Amino acid sequence: MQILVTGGAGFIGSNFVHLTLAQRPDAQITVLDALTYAGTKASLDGVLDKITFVEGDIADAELVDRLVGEADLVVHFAAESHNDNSLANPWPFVQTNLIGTYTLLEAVRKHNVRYHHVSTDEVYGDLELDDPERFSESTPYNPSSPYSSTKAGSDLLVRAWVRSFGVQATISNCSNNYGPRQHVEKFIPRQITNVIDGVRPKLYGAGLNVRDWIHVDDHNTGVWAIIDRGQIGETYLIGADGEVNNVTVVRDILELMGKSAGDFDHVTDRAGHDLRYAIDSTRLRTELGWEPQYRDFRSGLQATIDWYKDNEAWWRPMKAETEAKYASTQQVVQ
Ligand code: NAD
Ligand code: TDX
Repeated sequence: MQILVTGGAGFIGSNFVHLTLAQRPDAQITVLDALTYAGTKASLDGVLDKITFVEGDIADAELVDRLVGEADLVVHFAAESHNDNSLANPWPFVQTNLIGTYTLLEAVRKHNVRYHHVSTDEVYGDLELDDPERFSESTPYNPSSPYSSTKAGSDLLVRAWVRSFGVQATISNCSNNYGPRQHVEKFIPRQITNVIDGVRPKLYGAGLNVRDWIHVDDHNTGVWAIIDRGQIGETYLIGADGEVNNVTVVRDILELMGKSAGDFDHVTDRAGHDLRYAIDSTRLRTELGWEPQYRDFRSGLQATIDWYKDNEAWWRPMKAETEAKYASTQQVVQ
């Protein structure tokens, strides 16, 4: 099977490539990735000789048409993915998440190729801390940020291309991922690498915001379950019952790294900061038989800490620039 993986040099896409090659020896993978600040070929170390790597933009219609024409399946991970960046400059989010997805959809429509669209639970907006309901496939879209609104728009394009043109597509909306090869701009790797550098972790606001953490490999086995057994035109939510608030995550990281649990700073809160995400993944579990393997967040976190300790060469080149960008917008408030 010829698989085109967009964004395969990023966090989740590169883990998808590693997992797929380990579990499906017959898979022939082409990665299409623009190698933006968020992508690095180093994330594909060890497998670059087993795949075809194409550096290019998902909004390049000619290139996309050729690569999709050679594929049996497209798995679309490529995106501008960071909320804070989308607040500073929304344009690349509109370009990549909307125009890029449109370009892929036109190509899969023309070549009649199976397409899986990777999206986020942020399309549903946020929940109150005490809301007994979690997000499900029928929750109305209500995105808050430029990032989540462009992801929501891209999901809606997929739904329209399914209904109007019969495109063979599925969609997944997953909660917050953690694990190896995540950019140090994101919450967990930022704090782990800060602690390694002797810098205090930075918590937005009071830190009571809740995220529903899932290990990246569980996300990717969910994606495969949907590709293998999902119904065309349908959406599946992927989540592993991992709700934790941010201050608890920071304290856990500090403790697991041998520091005092109170040794962190509160910094300027994110504008429009979503309060809580929580996923009900009953449909994926009951209809497609998927189950997460990483059920203990603290041991998954420990493994992730160990990965960053062992792979400083991977993250060091991006650390200083990332922190400089944050320093220009975030001040310690306590
Ligand atoms: P990431 O930022 O780590 O990686 C994105 C990759 O896409 C990078 O390699 C980048 O170079 C590439 N890319 C960006 N623009 C491109 C373009 N125009 N053309 C080609 N390649 C381009 O992101 P991630 O965290 O791995 O997220 C992957 C996907 O999963 C995204 O669609 C995101 O919305 C979704 N998602 C992420 C999470 C999460 O917790 N990180 C949760 C749910 C869904
Ligand atoms: O330094 C920080 N301090 C902090 O308190 C950073 C970077 C973040 N935070 C908070 C903000 C959020 O409440 O931690 C939480 C997680 O932040 P991010 O890692 O930026 O993730 P989030 O905004 O929740 O979005 C992530 O999950 C859904 C991914 O970046 C998205 O791509 C995905 O769609």
